[in-house]
Amino acid sequence: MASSTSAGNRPINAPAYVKNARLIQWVQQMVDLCEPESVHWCDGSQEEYDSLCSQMVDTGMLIRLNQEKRANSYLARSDPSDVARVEDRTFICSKNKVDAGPNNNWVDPAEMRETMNNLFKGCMHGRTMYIVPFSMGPLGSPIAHIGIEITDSPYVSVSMRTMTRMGKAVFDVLGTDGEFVPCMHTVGAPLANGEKDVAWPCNKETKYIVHYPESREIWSYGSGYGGNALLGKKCFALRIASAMGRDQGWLAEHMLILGVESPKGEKAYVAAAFPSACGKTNFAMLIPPKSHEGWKITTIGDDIAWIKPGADGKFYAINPEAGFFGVAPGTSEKTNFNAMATLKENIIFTNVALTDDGDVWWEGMSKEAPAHLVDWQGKDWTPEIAKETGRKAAHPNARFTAPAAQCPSIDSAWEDPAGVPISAFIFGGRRAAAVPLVVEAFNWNYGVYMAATMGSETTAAAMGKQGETRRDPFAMLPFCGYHMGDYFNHWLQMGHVIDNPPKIFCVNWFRTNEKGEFVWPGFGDNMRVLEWIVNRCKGQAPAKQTALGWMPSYEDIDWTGLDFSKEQFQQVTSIDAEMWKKELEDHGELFQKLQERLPKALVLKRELMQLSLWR
Ligand code: SAT
Ligand code: MN
Repeated sequence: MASSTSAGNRPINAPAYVKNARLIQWVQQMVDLCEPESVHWCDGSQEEYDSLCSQMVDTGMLIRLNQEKRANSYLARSDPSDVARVEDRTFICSKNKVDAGPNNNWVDPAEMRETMNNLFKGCMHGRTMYIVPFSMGPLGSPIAHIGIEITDSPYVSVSMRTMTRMGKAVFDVLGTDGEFVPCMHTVGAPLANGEKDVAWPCNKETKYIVHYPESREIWSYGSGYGGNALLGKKCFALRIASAMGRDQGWLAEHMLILGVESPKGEKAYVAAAFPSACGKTNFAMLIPPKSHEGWKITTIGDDIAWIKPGADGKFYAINPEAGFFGVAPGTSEKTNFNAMATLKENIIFTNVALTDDGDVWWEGMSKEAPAHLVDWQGKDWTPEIAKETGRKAAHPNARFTAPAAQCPSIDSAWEDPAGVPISAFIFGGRRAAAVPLVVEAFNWNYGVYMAATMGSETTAAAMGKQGETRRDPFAMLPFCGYHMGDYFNHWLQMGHVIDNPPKIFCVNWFRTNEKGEFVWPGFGDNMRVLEWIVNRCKGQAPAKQTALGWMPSYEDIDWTGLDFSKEQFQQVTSIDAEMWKKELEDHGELFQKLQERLPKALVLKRELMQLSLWR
């Protein structure tokens, strides 16, 4: 069809209800550039979802799971070169290099546009181009924003239906001249005439995840996986939205949002930032231990929060997403009962193992592995093979894509267009030592300092070395779309635009003993820390002053039903002055890198910390 047309004005087949002139013009340009075989405008219907999934089953991209065990669910296996975010291939192309900051890779936008134009020329040969309209946040909410993703991946199209509000209704909101963020995506694997497709097309050699923060555009080339390809998530809702928030006076954060209801029926919402694969999803869906009957945790979101100041002097937060893209390994009925219940139907699994009866399995799902599996690369797997070779059945960054509405703990206000009021911000990392179980900042600026200097051991969520401590300010290092120093400054400012800013806390569930074992039980028992936190917000919990901030004494935590000794508490809360001298040196190194835009208030805080620790 399209191949018989010469370049320029290939048919775009826009439905009559698409009336946005800028959109139509952009799609025309992209069709002419990418030269797809055909164009499909997604309407977001169930029929469309089912039909795209069936097509992918036919081409081998998806495996249909056993309907009885996992209704309407599928398994995808990615190319081994395409299993996680590619941070070293991610670019923020602001006009001036300094605006991207040392926290981002930068290329001159004019140069990058040329590179992209060359790469995208003819990149969709032999493929269908999907036009995917989506809203981040409840459709039509004043806090929501619209994006249009153009992609040649049907896997991305169906995943976007789960992860965002995707479909025809978006065009009504968009009208003739509404604003949208153009999100351009290709797997970068054009097909020659008659060439048979592979199960997971991608470009093994070349990948680019490109953002133009000033014109609010995204161009992604060569990967079909997760945050590289589902462009509403990290690219839009964090990197582009963080730049929008800086300009417009709001916050786009790598945070879960949860509700805490006390036995008295008092409800508070907290937002918590942790780096990728540090248990955000588990924390967002926490089930209180038996000792805490009457307490209830509800989920608003597990990954991203958009937070705006309200007229009443409080921060209001929404979850811009509509689904969970969660880490599968380690998820079980014990560690996250609510997630397991969410995963019963309508799920796309990626890179987990397949059982002989057509269901899924991953490390940590059950104590004992099934006797035989097909692993994430399609190879036979048995516990014996694993013992011999160390091969995992599921990739450590294997994921599930699940509709949030299916989560048993979903909060009744999760789609409230006004958002929910935030009482506390919690920042956490994965740290074997130094950082205590919980500490409350003395004030807003101190809290910003703590969040700005937080570190975490790297995980499989990003390509590269694992287990090394890196500074990950606000858990935003890979996601902040501008200079991190400006970002700190924006946070300092935001604490003063509202009357009563939330309290700021730091937590660390991951301290280990001499044997390398976690001391803190974590999971449901994190409720004990959360209880102290929300009571602090109400001014109802005691604390002692330390060099780092306010901390609970052993007696200040409710230990009912948990065997956790004073010695163990000491192990997770001690402050080692020598270690903290080293920490402060590391903070100094980070500050050095950000120097040109680092707020003076943070330099001062570091000096105060030094004084109190050296004393
Ligand atoms: O960026 S992803 O969406 O692939 C997952 C993550 O790193 O949190
Ligand atoms: Mn994340």
